[in-house]
Amino acid sequence: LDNLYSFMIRLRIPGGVISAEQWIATHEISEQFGTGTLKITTRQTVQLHGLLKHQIRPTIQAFNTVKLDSIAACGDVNRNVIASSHPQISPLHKKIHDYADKISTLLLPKTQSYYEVFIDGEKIYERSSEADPLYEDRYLPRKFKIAIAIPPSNDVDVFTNDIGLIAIIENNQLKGFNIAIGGGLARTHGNPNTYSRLGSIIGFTDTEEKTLKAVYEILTVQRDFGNRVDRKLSRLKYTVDKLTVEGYKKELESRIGFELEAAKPFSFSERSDRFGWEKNHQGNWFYTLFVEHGVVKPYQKQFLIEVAELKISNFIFTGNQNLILGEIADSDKPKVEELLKRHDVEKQVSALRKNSMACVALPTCPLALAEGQRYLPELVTKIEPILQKYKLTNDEISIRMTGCPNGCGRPYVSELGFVGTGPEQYNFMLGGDRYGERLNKLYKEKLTETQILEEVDFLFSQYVNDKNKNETFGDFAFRKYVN
Ligand code: SRM
Ligand code: SF4
Repeated sequence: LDNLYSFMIRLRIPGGVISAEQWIATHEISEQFGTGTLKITTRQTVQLHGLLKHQIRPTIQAFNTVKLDSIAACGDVNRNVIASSHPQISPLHKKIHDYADKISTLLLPKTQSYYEVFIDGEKIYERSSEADPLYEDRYLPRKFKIAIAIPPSNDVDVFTNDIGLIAIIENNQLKGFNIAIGGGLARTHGNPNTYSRLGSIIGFTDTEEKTLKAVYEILTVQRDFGNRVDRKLSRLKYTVDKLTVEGYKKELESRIGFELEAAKPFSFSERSDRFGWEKNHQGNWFYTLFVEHGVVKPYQKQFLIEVAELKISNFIFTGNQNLILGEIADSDKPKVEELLKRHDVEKQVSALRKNSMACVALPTCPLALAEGQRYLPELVTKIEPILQKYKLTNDEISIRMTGCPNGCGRPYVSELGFVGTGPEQYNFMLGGDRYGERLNKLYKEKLTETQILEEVDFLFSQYVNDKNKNETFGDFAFRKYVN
């Protein structure tokens, strides 16, 4: 007998937007194959777990019928391109969002093997005709990630990506993008050569052609100069530090044939999702649903399928693991409101919980050293009374947890970060800012739950007594404890 292998499938959804029909298909596929759980990830897509080997082809084929695929959702290629989710942020949202799709398509591997293997089994091309000028015969040294932020929102944690594009909008016009390179979070316990790094801004491009060219060639520099010997040191961040930021930029400019302009000013003043109802400039409605750590609960799944069946909205995944029902006409809003009531969807949730994020970790992630999404809800429940004690219940403090130092829940850019070191033990990371522009630092190592709660109590008591006017918890903790 063969082993009973089970798999996870992750979709490629640039910008995280799917139609009602695609949601219905995703819902049905998740009921038919795998564990039935839909998990929204930190990169605006969904994962299905527990697919048995014989279910993989039918699953991928079913997704294919609604034009959803899993190409380049994993591997040493450019991954799902993410973009700020909330369409009400700017009238230019759609225009900017479209870049996610364009960049994703531009950087797709050219091989058709996915279709050969999973869709119809027919060999479509001879190998020799699959020339791939970007990945050539060797792909990239490592995975590659791109995010597009639309200020004032940094809901994509733009500086944690290999490439971060920051949309520059002046007088309601898209002027172009600031380009940041070399962001990445993963570390390895006990390997001091590994580190988290925020992207460095190297310049600005004003046209679509120049932006796409620059993005493309940033990948070719990494392809040619990245470390192919040690996978722990092969992400772009290490290549940028090896070549220096200026050195990388010089090499890039020699490939694109023009000089990047000086970066333009911008500022971030939010990173959370905008929960509940909001309207965009065209008068369409958006409802943001809190989905704790992206794990869609059965009552939410039922609510969402009923909304989808009405075919009056699209579905937008956020980089904070939540879901927006989008583009709802004024006249259709009451239908969604009725379903929200019927399924008792709207719950009282503390600000800390709304700003919490956790990775999958146990039981499915093979790299997990400790719990993530199964445990953080419980820890937050234990922190909530402490928040109440110090009257901080409405404070939008961010808390993030991962089961290992790879950083899938981006704990290194949170105000309270917990990184698993072993069963029921976490490194406590402190001093990140509220909008993802400063990494936190190690505050205390290998804490148990009791120790975490004691520390949190101590830190909150200090915060309410000693903070400066309008100082966020993260800035306070940075100033007092980890600077
Ligand atoms: Fe991740 C590997 C889950 C976002 C850094 N990540 C994994 C794997 C596939 C474990 C594995 O290699 O066997 C996890 C699957 C667990 C499971 O059972 O489902 C996994 N990563 C996730 C997700 C689902 C976490 C979540 O709960 O949302 C996120 C999926 C994103 C997506 O849709 O593509 C996820 N992973 C991230 C992020 C955050 C981000 O990209 O914004 C990071 C940190 C940023 C970065 O890349 O630096 C991240 N994942 C990693 C790493 C470390 C990469 C490195 O540079 O060394 C690994 C391990 C690896 O690649 O070897 C990893
Ligand atoms: Fe797994 Fe570690 Fe990523 Fe969590 S951070 S999903 S434990 S690889």
